[in-house]
Amino acid sequence: MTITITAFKDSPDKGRGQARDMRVRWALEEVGQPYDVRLVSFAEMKEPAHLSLQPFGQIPTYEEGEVDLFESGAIVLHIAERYAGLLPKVPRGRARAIAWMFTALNTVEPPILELENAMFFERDKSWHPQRLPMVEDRIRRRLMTLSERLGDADWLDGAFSAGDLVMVGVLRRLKGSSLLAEQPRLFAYVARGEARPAFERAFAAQLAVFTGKQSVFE
Ligand code: GTB
Repeated sequence: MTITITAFKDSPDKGRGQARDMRVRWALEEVGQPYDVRLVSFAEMKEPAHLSLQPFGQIPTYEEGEVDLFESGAIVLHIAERYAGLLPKVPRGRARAIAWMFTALNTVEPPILELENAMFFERDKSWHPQRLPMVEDRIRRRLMTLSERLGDADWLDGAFSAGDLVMVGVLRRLKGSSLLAEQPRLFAYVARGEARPAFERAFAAQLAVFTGKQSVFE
């Protein structure tokens, strides 16, 4: 069955692998499933054909036979459940890997999104200088706890899992900020994820979309 995902035709991140199709590509590479990519423009994302797949007019989406999905976390979970390689077989390990996926999306990513909103949309507000350190501190607290929990382990709960894939994907959003570098264990954790051959293949594939093109935002 052919798997088709959607990604930005003109990614504003210029191929740095920050758009959420990267998590889906990485998961598919980890489980060894080939996939097609339908590139969509910002205008196409808001048209009925795409809205029927993604109600909010966003990427990524996932189609495979009768299954069509949106939300990168749900897509990664579907891939991990359908194909071997991203979830432990034992019930406890499996449940905990899924818990780490939710932790990444529900506990770690929200303050990081707040920071992105503060930097992109609130810089001209009079209260921005007061708000920014508060937002950064919220991230710092999350990262400290996560770093303590990871300790000297390579991955969060035993072998590499979908939980690590989503967590590394979330932490990569901090790549341009000193907040990640402040936590050497997490910095190394992200580097370990990025060194996986499946990550490298996924990154190269999304970069190839951008290569030779100029971003629409440039
Ligand atoms: N919760 C959804 C999911 O996880 O799938 C969120 C999906 C989402 O935010 N999609 C974004 C999108 O389609 C792309 S990934 N935006 C277009 C729109 O809303 O109209 C977010 C993203 C975009 C750009 C960068 N960047 O340039 O660095 C990074 C992340």
